[in-house]
Amino acid sequence: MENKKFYITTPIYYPSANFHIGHCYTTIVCDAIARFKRLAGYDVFYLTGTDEHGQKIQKKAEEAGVTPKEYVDEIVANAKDLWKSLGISYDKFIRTTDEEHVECVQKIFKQLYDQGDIYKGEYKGLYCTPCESFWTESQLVDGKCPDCGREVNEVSEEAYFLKLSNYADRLIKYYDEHPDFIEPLSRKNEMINNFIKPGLEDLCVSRTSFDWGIPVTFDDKHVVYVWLDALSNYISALGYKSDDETLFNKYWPADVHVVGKEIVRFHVIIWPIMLMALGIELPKKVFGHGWLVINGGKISKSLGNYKDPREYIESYGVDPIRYYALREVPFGSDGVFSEEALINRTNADLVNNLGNLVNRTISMTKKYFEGMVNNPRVNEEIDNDLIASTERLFEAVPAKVDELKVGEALQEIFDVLKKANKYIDDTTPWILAKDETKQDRLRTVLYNLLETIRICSVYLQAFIPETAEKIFRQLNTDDKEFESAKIFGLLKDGTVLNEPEHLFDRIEIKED
Ligand code: ME8
Repeated sequence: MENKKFYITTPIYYPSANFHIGHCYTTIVCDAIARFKRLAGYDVFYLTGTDEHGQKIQKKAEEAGVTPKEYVDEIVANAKDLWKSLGISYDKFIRTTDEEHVECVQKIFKQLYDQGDIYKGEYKGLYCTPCESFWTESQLVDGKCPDCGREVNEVSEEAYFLKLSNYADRLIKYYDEHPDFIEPLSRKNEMINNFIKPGLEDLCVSRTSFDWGIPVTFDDKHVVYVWLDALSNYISALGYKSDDETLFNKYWPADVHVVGKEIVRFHVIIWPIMLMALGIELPKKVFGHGWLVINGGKISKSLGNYKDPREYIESYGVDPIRYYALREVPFGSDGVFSEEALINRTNADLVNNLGNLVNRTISMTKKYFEGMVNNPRVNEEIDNDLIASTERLFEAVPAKVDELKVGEALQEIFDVLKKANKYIDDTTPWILAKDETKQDRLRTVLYNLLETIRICSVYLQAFIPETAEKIFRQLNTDDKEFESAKIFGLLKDGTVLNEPEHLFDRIEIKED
């Protein structure tokens, strides 16, 4: 097989408190895409990590009476533990305090300075500390930060600047020539109209008023602006400018940076300009997804309107959480998170549709044929629709994943599962079982059901891996490779199914 690579990243998260379900959302979606591409034969690199520098962290650490490094170490350990419990299959977890990252950022800064893209000046302006963002007066909304609505402070200090203005024309040309670079499209127009057209001001890229950051090597009272530091993670993680650039040469440019909508502008303005200045290819795509909101407000650490995601995992199990995150909200739009919706989704799709189908089919095969699989091919017209729909997934599911429409990919699969449930109702195996002359027809019906379940489970490995594994165990098959989903009929005659294993419990909504 041709060696196809796929490099996908999440944003690196601020470790200012425990992570919430909004962070899990992005990380689960990227995980499903990464798993899917691996399944489809790609050599995948999935990167996530933590963005550990900046004034905000320094302040939090001071409040907690510990050093910034001690402060972040504890949170990072916790985050890794959370990702493990959600089955996140990252290939690397980068921390911006990693030595290799620090060195890489210092080299980038020096190169940009040496070639004149960074220069020294004086910064006077407005700064939002929680967002680590500089704003101009005209960008404020009611005098407050347009992203989080909080107070901004006037700051004035000697600083280094990145010449964004030099690159505005090249950037717009790049957007025009690469229509897939920013998705969804609405975010592109927003960038051009709100940020680029009014004129790109040079960006302040160093600070002197605090020291929890990467020192500028040639002027060490300055630390590198946290966004320049953070964005570099996507290449420092691959060893860019290190002694060993093998990973960088293999995986760069990124196939997709998945980011929340409020940080698209950093990824489609500052980041491409840094890369242009460094003479490196730009990422193929920046995808700005929406937020999970509760009662109209973004779920956020600082608003404190969230539960620890582990509580949800304990209450509902990991795959219902994964499934909900992937299925409920079209990727790109905002979506309301509610436990009620999670419960309804679980009951309707995982319990009624998938769980029921698997349980009925395995139990009937156990009951009627002691679990022995056999396909005498006594086919009827009604079988063709189910078989064709199952085979069609081989084109439909990868196409949806390539468009990052993971919810629609799942919908395709669950439509087939629904069809299989209906096929049971239509073929009435319990009636066939009573008729001695219909035993081969009964075997064929059960075979078609088992094979539909197997093929759907091949895809489900990317989305709800624990459940897919449980199903394969029951089917007692090793045919779980992607290519095996192309051919209806691989489940071998003579296979003896294992005992039915309960997949999901119906969740009752508790009345208060
Ligand atoms: O922005 N729903 O970090 P961050 C969906 N360190 N997504 C959400 C969300 C919600 N309720 N809340 C947060 C940063 N997110 C920087 C990134 S990348 C070089 C540096 C998403 O921890 C948010 O949209 O504040 C963002 O994409 C990500 O979590 C990290 O947010």
